[in-house]
Amino acid sequence: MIENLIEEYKLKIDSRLDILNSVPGQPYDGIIDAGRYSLLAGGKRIRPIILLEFYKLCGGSDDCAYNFACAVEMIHTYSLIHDDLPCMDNDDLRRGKPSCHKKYGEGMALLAGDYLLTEAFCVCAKTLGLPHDRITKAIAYLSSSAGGAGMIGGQVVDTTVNIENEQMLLKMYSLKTCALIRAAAVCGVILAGGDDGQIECAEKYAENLGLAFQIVDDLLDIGGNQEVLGKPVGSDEKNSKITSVTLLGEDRCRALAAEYTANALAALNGFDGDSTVLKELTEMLLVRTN
Ligand code: GRG
Repeated sequence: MIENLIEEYKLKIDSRLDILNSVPGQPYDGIIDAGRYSLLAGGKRIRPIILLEFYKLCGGSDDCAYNFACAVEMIHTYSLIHDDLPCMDNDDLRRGKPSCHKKYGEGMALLAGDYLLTEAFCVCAKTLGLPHDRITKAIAYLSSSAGGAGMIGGQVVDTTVNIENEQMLLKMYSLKTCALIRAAAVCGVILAGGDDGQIECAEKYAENLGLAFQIVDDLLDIGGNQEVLGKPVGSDEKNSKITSVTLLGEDRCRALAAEYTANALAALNGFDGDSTVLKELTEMLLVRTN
């Protein structure tokens, strides 16, 4: 059952995240507490799972990709902490708990995000058991995906550009949401020693999954249940955000999410190995409620 497998993954990822971040007895412990608070608050962990599954799909058969899986989750968590800040979305709830700045204050939340982002690359660099050229190539891919030409760039477009049409919206989503998911998939391939063709298929998969994922996220923001979601419903409306729902309407959004999901599934056919888990995860994300 895919649900059981995901639970097993989550437990293993959470225990690795716990080990990677504990440095007790230091005067800067406060920042570690704040980072751990958000990092270990739950979350679906889909980015690390995707990374580990692509690693397996391309022949990786050991635990060597876990540092990168944790790093991707640390970068993702930093983006959520900063996204919730008063200067961004000003949201009070995340992963079913008060958001980081509500619990620790704005300054500490800003630093907790910075801490997780910076530490993530240290964790990547400490990967053992894999060739150095794969590690540096994966670090380069991950850092540029998280940066100005990736997730941060997407956030800049989201907060400063007047989105007028579907093409502009999808470009912004491709940067803001797809870039980190793409990095997860591609780092899995790179770390396993996959070739350029496999990297291309992973990119195609993640781009389509990311678009479907963000559109479903927009739909949940208007029709989801806050208790189940663990974050506020109606946040986009509160912030007068242009989203797929406001721009295209619910029906078109549902059709697009299904279409991108189908494209993602098709991209997995480019791999010779067993992609059953990724296929089931992809289908599950289309009908998710959180
Ligand atoms: C530097 C102040 C400052 C802000 C930057 C980088 C950034 C803020 C925001 C990134 C953009 C972002 C948060 C995109 C949203 C993508 C998305 C749908 C996130 C939700 O991911 P899930 O559903 O969350 O996987 P869980 O909690 O399950 O991990």
